[in-house]
Amino acid sequence: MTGSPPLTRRGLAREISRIANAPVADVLGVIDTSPTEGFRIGITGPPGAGKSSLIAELVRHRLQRDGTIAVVAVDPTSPVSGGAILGDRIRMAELATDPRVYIRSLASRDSVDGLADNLPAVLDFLALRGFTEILIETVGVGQVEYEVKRLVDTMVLVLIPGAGDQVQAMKAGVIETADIIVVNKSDLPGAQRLQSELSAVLERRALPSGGWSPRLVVTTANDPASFGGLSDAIDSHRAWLNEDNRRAARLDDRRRHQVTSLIARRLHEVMQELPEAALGAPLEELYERVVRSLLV
Ligand SMILES: Nc1nc2c(ncn2[C@@H]2O[C@H](COP(=O)(O)OP(=O)(O)OP(=O)(O)O)[C@@H](O)[C@H]2O)c(=O)[nH]1
Ligand SMILES: [Mg+2]
Repeated sequence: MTGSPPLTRRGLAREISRIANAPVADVLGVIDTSPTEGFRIGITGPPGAGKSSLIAELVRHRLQRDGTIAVVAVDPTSPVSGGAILGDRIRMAELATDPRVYIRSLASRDSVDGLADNLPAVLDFLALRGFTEILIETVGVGQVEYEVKRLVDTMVLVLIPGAGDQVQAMKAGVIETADIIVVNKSDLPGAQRLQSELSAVLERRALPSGGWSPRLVVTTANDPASFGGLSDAIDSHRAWLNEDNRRAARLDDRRRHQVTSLIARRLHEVMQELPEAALGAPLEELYERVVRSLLV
């Protein structure tokens, strides 16, 4: 698929819709290789943390250099809206008309892990289409961060002052998944305190030698330049990943995870299709039948 002619926005939208809703067999037909190009940045955090606003500013900073950027927002409630969720914000709407930017939202309603079913394939597709950076916005609710972490190169966790979720996030170890932690809406009361709390958590943490020390970045929409600090932190993490084959190791892990999740989804499809009468068979027979069905 690499080297195929560029698609129009409408063509991209159509292809993504097709991939997002495809059964496993069709996904395998579309994504024939695992792209190593296309640097992926996950932006996650509680609802309303300012993730979309932050992405708009971040994209502006990153467009100051060469390259093209795709933004995928996984939206937990609304149906696929083709970017309307991000596009309704003025800054995002401006960005959406930039030919170097493509913005898309995906619904996650039916998926078990809170992500869109074929999100890994959609991200691969965008990378194969030549986007040099791919940003993924997800709402952090429990398991989502762990899933996203495996799909991206750099994971950014966005927290805000005064939200109870943060203490939960710290307790749940979600912070462990982040390469960069953002204290966003730092214009609000409590920002300083949140920053100190997070610094303390990060300092207490034992890092494996040669490990990445998560960066803490403070931002506010009132000061668009503050997002330059986030962009720099992403660059530092990217440079770190490129040392010592670290990124290659992550890509291997991503590949393993991708196959595992495709088989899990295929298994789900097979179980749905299994006639009720088959359930009466001895366990071993039933097991073998299901395993055989996976290959069809
Ligand atoms: N005070 C303050 N408000 C902000 C800041 N950034 C964003 N907001 C506001 O916070 C609200 C939510 O912003 P979004 O960017 O939609 O947040 P989000 O995390 O993408 O929200 P969901 O996708 O719904 O989870 C909006 O009303 C923004 O105007 C900030 O730095 N300070
Ligand atoms: Mg949003």
